[in-house]
Order: sequence, then structure tokens, then C-alpha cells
Amino acid sequence: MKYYLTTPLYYVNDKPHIGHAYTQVATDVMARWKRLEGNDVFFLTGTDEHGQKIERTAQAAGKEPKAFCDSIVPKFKDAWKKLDISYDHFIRTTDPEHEERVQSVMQTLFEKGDIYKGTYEGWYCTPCETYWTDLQLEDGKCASCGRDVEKLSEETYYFRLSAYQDRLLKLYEENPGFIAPDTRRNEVISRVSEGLRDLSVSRLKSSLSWGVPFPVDDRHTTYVWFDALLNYITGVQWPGGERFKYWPADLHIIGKDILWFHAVIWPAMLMALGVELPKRVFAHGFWTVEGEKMSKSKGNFLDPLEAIDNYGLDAFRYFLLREVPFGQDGDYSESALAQRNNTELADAVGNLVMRVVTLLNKYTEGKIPPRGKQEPGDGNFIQSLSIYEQASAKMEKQEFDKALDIIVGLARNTNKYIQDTKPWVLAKEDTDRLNAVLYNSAEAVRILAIYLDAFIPDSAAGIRKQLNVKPQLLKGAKYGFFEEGHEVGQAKVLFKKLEAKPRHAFERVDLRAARIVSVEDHPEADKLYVLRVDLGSGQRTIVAGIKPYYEPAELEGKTVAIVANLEPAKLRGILSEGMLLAAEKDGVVGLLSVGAEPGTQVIAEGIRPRAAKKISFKNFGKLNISVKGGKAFVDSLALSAGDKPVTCERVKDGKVE
Ligand code: ME8
Repeated sequence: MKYYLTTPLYYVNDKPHIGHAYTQVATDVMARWKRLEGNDVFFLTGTDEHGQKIERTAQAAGKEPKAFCDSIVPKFKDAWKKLDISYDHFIRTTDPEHEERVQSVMQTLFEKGDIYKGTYEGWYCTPCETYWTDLQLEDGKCASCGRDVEKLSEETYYFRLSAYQDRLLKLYEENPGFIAPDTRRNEVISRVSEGLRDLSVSRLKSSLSWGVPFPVDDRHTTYVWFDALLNYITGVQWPGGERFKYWPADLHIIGKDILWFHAVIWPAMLMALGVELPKRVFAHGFWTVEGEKMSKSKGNFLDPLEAIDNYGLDAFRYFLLREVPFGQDGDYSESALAQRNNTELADAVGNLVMRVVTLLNKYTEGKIPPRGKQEPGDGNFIQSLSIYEQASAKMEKQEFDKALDIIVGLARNTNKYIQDTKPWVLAKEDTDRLNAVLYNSAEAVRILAIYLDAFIPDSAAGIRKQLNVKPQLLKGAKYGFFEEGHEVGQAKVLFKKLEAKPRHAFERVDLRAARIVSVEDHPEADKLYVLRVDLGSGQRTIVAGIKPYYEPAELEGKTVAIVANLEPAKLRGILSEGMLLAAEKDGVVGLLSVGAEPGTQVIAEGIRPRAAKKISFKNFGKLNISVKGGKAFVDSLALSAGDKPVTCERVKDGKVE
């Protein structure tokens, strides 16, 4: 049977991050599983290269849009190679074949009356490439990403989305599996039931030129989403190409952020075109990183390639699909990844393979023994190897975490079987019985490798090498394959135990940009000022010993770095809720200043502070903060806030104490 599955086409405005890697790995696992089932699989991925966002990013980089895209696409392809993504075709929306087909779709829909001319008045979010009405905005911002929107009022062509409400509702009702997971399905149904507005599908060339020219009216450019969604059929050479045999798509895997486009607009487009509808759209959840939304300014951008370098490809792939039920949001943390790797991959799977191959080498000269003396208890164990139906039921619903639980359960069972039957004792007492246990265990390992092949192909190949067997399909996951005398290879460690990287002490410090609002002399001390500082969220008092070095006028209005989570302390009777940071050299003292808004957190390269608690003065003092060449560092890591370096004007090189 054919099986066609897709990922979103990613915007090429930046390098891939963990979210993109997640969608890719999930789709890859599904594709590999379907191939293991013996299907003729087509797996499509690619890049979304048109639209305002790309146009502006290219401009900022000083490049023509196409040249800019050409420079980013290899980053995606390289990343997918490193992640071992087995896609069959990589489509770019700038491929001429795609662009031609998009134009013919627009022409056809215009001729059919599904696209008509009108005026658009409303708001546009460029990062999301999405139109919003006044009512849809949330606090005047994009309802999806919360960023600023731009007012638009211009001539446009509309797609008659409103005409498809009833047919869409019928589609959802008759095909309960069309949108997954169920919670998302219900959200879509209730929104569609409220009614649909026609969708603007062109922009005047004068405001957007980077896109597919709109065929009906050469003053217009095609809306990027209309163009991008069509990739799912142009990518299989619709209409009429040889690859169109793969249509309809069996599964579109996407993130929850773009479900509306895939579950509402896309099927309506296909209905308008008279093309068969896809079978299923699965919207997965979003990752946060160490408890927070990922963003560059927070310094927690998670580069999947770095994670692979640090932890290994398969530990990363395994973690993504095992940690969080597909469809739910999840949190990426190094410690959770290390934990999964250690308990499930290293202890259960790796340990089993090592044991079995070592036992075979030790007791049966590295050869598969005869089936030996089987005992009634073995029957149960052998029975437990037939997990295909259970695992496959989970995979059909994209419940990857549950499928993996079942598969790793096989490794646990086998470990237990070996523990219970004690081959090392049998070796001394009962060779016939030893043979049975080793034969059965070797079969279990072989079968385990078949299942794991979809998830962690590299390690599955490692297991096959140790057993000296070729890749097999899932139908080979049945007991009784090995022939007596088959020579196995050498035992080798498959998964190293991981330690989450030790945390840097800087993670416990909450440094913030604070604006000095007022400066007064301390009534009881000559060298102290009493400052009020603004932290964006509110003001607080700080007592600082900088009177000998600064006049009040030099301080007022200045934005400086403060330790915001220092244990409050009374200094000569006045409570100080924080500390200013200053560098000193040869008697010159200079405050560390920050060019960001009050409240912005100061981060160090690669370290994102997670200060939940107050820090004592003593512990803070253990940090090695210094100024070099006018810029602040903790150890050798540069400090910054909101992408701007923390600096010191007065002291170019010195210690912060
Ligand atoms: O939306 N967690 O492209 P895009 C999990 N070009 N997944 C995440 C994520 C996160 N934090 N952030 C992003 C577009 N994703 C359009 C699609 S399709 C015809 C056009 C994943 O580069 C998730 O799969 O913004 C999401 O749907 C996709 O990246 C969005 O990628």
C-alpha cells in the first residue's frame, strides 16, 4: 500500500531549532515505521520561501530574497541529514514547477468564481504571515504570537472560504480521525461552527513583491500561505505527474500553531479544486526549553545540532518522542533527556544487547545455539515477543510515547527473563537448557532491533551488527528466525550514560537591567547613597557605597545591572533590596551599564539563569565577574541583556566585587 506523509514547509528566515527538529523526527519515525510495514512510502518536506517575512529578513541581511533563501536552505538540509531524516523529496516553494502550478490553481479558482476581487481592511502579522480582524486581535496584537500587527487597507483578491463551512463541518463529522488530537479537533469544529470569513489571497505588488505572481492580475502577488499549502499536491506532481499516485496524503504532521491553515483552509482549497482530501492532520504540541518559551533574547535557543553533539543522535531522537505524549506540550531539559537515556536506552536496551552478545560469545563460541530444552515458562516469554499489534495500534494514532513504552518493555522483559533463568548458572549445569535461554534471548534482541529501527535507526543498525543480521521488515519480528550456528559479532556499548552538564553558578543569579530613578544621601553614612531603581515591573530601594565615585546627577536616569535576587539586608538601618554591580581598578570605580529596557534579564553566553531563590551575598561573591575591554564577563562568558552587551565606561579592565 502507498503511504504519503508530509511536514510543514519551514520558513527559511533562520536556522532550524528544536521545534522544527521535533516535527521532522516524528514524521521520520512514522515514515520509517510505514516502510517497515512494507508500504510504498513517500515522505515530503521542504522550505517556505516567499512572503514578507523572508523578504524583510533578506533585506536586513543585504541579500536578494532568492539568494538569501539559497544560503539558508543548505542549513536545513544539513540539519536533516544529521538528524537522519529519511525524506524522499525536498520541495522549495521557489521551485519553478511549484510556482507554475500555484499560478494555474489561482487562475482556475478565479475562473470558477472561488476567487474574487475586493478590498481588505484589517491587520497583518508578518512573523505569522496571518491576517486578523479588529475583533480577533488580542490587546491590539497578533492573536497567535502576540507581536505587533500592521494595518492594511488595500485592494485584494479573496478566496471564498465562507462557502465551505458546511462541507468542512461534514468532513470533520464523518471523519473523526481527520483532525488529531481530539482536543484540537473540538477547537476547530467550534470555531468553524461560528462561521468563516473569506480569505485574502493576494497582496498588491507594491506592498509585497516576493511571491508567486498572481496570474489573474499582474499588479498582485499570491498570499504566501496559499502558495505554501499547495506544496502538498505540487510536491507529488499534481496534476497528472507520476508521483500523484501517492495522493491523497495519509498524514500531514504539523505544529498546533498552524492547525487552522491545515484543517480548515487547506481542505477548503482542495474542495474548491475538486481534489481528493487528505486523510489526517496531526497537530503536535510545543516545546519549551528548561521551563521557558524559547527565544533568542532569553539565550535559550536550542540548537538541535548542538544537542546531538552533546548527547548523541539517538538519545535526542528518543527523548523527543518518548518524553511527551504526541499532541501535548512538553519541556526540554538536559536532565530529563539524560534520565530517559540512562534508564531506558542504556539500562534497558543497551544492557540487554551487551549481555546477550557477551553470553553468546562466552558460552556458545559466538554462535547461535540450537533451540535446546525449552520449558513451559519459555512459552510465555516467547509469547511476549509478539507486540506488533499493540505497538502498531499506537503508531496508527501517532502515540509514539506509548509505542516506545511497549517496545522498551520487550527489552525489560528479556532482561528479566535472563535474570530469572540465570544462564551463567545453567552454563555449569545444563547446556541444553542454556541453549534454549540463549536462543530465545537472541531472538528477542533481533526482534527489538526491528522495532527500534523506526525510532533510532543508528542504534538499531548497531544491534544488527552485533548480531550479524541484515535489516528486516516488521513481518520478520516473529520468533524462530535464527538458524543454529549463525555467527554473531562482538559486544559493543550502544548507549553511554549521560550526565546533565553541571550547572554554572551563574544560573542562580538574577541580574536585571534597572533604571536609577532617584538618588539620596544615606542619613547615617557618609559613603552610602539610597537609590530608588525601576525594574520595569516596579521599583525598589538599593543602598550602595558609591558616593565617593558618583555625583547624583551622573546616576539619575542611568540603566545599570543589579543583582535582583540578593537576600535583602539592612545597611545602617535602611533595607537594601539588591546590589549595583561595579568594576574596580586602581581606585577607579565604574558601574556596569545595560542598554536594555528596565527589567530585562542579563544572561551569559550559553547560560540562562534560572534563579528561583534568593542568593546570599557570600555565594554571589564566589562568582568571577570582570570587565575586559569595557565589556562584562562571568568567567570567559560575555554578559548581555536583550542582545546588547553589558558594559563599563569608566573601567576598561577590572574586577567586579
Ligand atoms: O509555520 N515546539 O513555518 P515555521 C514544537 N512556513 N514545534 C515547533 C515549535 C516549538 N516550540 N516552534 C515551531 C510555518 N515548531 C509555515 C508552514 S506549511 C505549508 C507552512 C514547528 O518555520 C511546528 O511544526 O514557522 C510548527 O508547525 C512549525 O515548526 C512552524 O514552522
